[in-house]
Amino acid sequence: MAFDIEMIKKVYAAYPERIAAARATVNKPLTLAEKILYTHLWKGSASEAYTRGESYVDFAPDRVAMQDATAQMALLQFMQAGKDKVAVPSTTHADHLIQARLGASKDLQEGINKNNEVFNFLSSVCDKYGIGFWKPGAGIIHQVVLENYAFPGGLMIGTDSHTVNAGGLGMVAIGVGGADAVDVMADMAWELKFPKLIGVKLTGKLSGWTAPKDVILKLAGILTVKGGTGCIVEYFGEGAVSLSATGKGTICNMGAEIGATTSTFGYDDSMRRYLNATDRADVVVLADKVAEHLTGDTEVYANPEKYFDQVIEINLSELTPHINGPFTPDLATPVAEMKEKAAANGWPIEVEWALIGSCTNSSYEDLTRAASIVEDAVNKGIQPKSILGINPGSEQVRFTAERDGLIDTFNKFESTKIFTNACGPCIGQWARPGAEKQEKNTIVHSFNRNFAKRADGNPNTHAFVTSPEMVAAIAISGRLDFNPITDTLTNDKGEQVMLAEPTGSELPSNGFAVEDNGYQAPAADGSAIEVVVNPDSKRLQLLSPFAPWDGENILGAKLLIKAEGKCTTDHISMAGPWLQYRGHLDNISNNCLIGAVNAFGGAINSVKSQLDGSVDEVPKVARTYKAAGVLSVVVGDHNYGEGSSREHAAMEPRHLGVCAVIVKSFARIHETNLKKQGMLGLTFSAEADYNLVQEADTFNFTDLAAFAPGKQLSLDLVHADGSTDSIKLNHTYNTQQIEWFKAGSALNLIKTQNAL
Ligand code: MIC
Ligand code: SF4
Repeated sequence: MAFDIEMIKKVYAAYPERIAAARATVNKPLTLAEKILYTHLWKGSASEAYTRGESYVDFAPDRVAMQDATAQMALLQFMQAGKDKVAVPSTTHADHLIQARLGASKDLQEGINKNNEVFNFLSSVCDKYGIGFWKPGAGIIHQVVLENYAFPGGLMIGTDSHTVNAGGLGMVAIGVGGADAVDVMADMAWELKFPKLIGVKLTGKLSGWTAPKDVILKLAGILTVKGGTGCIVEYFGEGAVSLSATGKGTICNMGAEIGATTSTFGYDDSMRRYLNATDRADVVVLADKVAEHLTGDTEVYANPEKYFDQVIEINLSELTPHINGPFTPDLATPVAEMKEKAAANGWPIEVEWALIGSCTNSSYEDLTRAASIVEDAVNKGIQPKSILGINPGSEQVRFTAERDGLIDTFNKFESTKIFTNACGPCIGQWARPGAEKQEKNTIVHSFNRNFAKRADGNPNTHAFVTSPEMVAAIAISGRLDFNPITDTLTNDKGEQVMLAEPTGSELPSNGFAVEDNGYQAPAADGSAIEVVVNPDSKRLQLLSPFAPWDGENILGAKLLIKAEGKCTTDHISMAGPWLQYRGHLDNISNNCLIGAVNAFGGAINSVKSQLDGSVDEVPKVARTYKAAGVLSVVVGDHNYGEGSSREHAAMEPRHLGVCAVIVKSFARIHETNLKKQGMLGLTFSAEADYNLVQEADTFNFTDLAAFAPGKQLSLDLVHADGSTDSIKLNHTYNTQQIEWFKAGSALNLIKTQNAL
């Protein structure tokens, strides 16, 4: 039986009436994304049609998911909201903090020992406030959500950018910062700008070496890392129906890499099969009753150009395997072209590690397909040249894979490492031997992100993203440019042999099994539970409210850093070794912007203080400004804050006295995170004004008192020679968000509202 079935019943019971209301107001055939959004309005049934890409709308998500690295900050904020219990079903998943080093059993125990304080904190907060807790080793948040909580037509938010994975089961699932999760858990509306819609029509059928992953690798190449910003991607067509639910999950998962708000698929048989296999026949019965509402209207899919803002068609029968990277997930190369491209770019060909796992690709089907390649290689007498590392997505997948002999198959390669059911190398939780030497090298993996330093901390590691079956093939050949469709390998008899095409099972023929899934239900009455945070802790710190705006123009602010080029949340607040401080704002602030490239001179983590001309690390200079009572400003390039949902990337600069972040463009989640924390997140009205900003500038905001929706703000950049450039800044703040700025943060506002 499914968790929270009563909630699901209520959602479906409201569907017919709410869809009817939406039809009456929108007055045209509806996409699936619109159906889900219009049935989840905070105010109930629709009474007005919203403008995509413009209207801010209040929604009522059905559930919330959090992972250990972001839950700490989310829950520290929730604890301040003055509530006894969460308002909607919510869960926390311990998956990001366990390091991959020696292999599953040792690493898990080590992870528990090392993070005990944080796990205990999370477990007791969850217990107290009615939140389900998935213990370390239970699995990766998005795989666990897909297996247990996702349901067609639902709306959920999660404090992780890959929450979008649940689109594989036909949800609209959106990654957010912790402060957004607090809104929903505290029984308030959750606001989102009504997204634009991209329709992706999938025709044909996958075969051979091509996998669901290739759909999104290809799409990332077409749309780039920002092409999906502000959009929901809706997949449809016969090709969509032919994919498994977990394959759909993979595609939706990596929608985060094109900046999409989320991605989704209509309810179909693959979802029924998956729900049934994961013990949720009850959800199937309910969903079937409203099945017509859980997919886009026929007219929409017949004439997509009329109903979507953009339409892309991909023919699965013609799609070939891809490898994306290095350093960015949108640099797409068909496997057949890799030889030429790698040579031309000087990418190291030899591959030392090949990793399968992450929330993107760690399903049972993924493991069976990869295992079939390993089995074939073993049968043909081929030894692997790279080390194969595997992180199963959940304990249920791992247990079943072990029962069905898949783990044994992987272990037929002596060097294989089976790591914990956790994020591991995907988030830099990987003690890779020799990484500290910082040698130029290549790894391939089935994860979603491949930003510099992400997996092993080495800036010279060229990480490439591909499907699990291609990862297995590359592990065997040891070469980045290996094309299993055309290339041979030498076996132990000296013969030239080819790898057979992968085969797999969508679902285990004997059903899923698990002994201990790692779930801890919260106390029915948590009022007596005390959450203790040691004031001397290095890892947890209770939050103090940020100061409200004093009502005056901000004058005399200094430039902290003008960041040039790619500045992702990994550049702003690195993960890996810093994950340990995710619950301690002051300590984690020591990683603030240490990965960003200084536009003046190109150095990393080195900026000039305008107080005394000294050059120092970014957080140190920020702290000297703060100590001197001088506010500071961060300037950035395009798609600033791309990547993670971590609100630390907004809270750290806020904590260090940065008042405004001014960029050419923002990634969606980061922009909201800045607003929530009471910062000014602004964009240059003329992109070229970025070039006017000089290192020693003083920033004067001259009309903050007139801060209003849709009205530009004015900024004087006073240069060192006394000259001034007056420029205009755009913003997307609505009235409510301006109130957050005034109150010092959204949380400050909630607290005053709750006190009334
Ligand atoms: C990631 O994949 O970057 C993460 C780690 O899962 C993040 C969340 C985090 O920074 O904790 C995400 O994607 O939101
Ligand atoms: Fe974990 Fe990686 Fe997925 Fe983020 S992308 S949730 S770090 S497995």
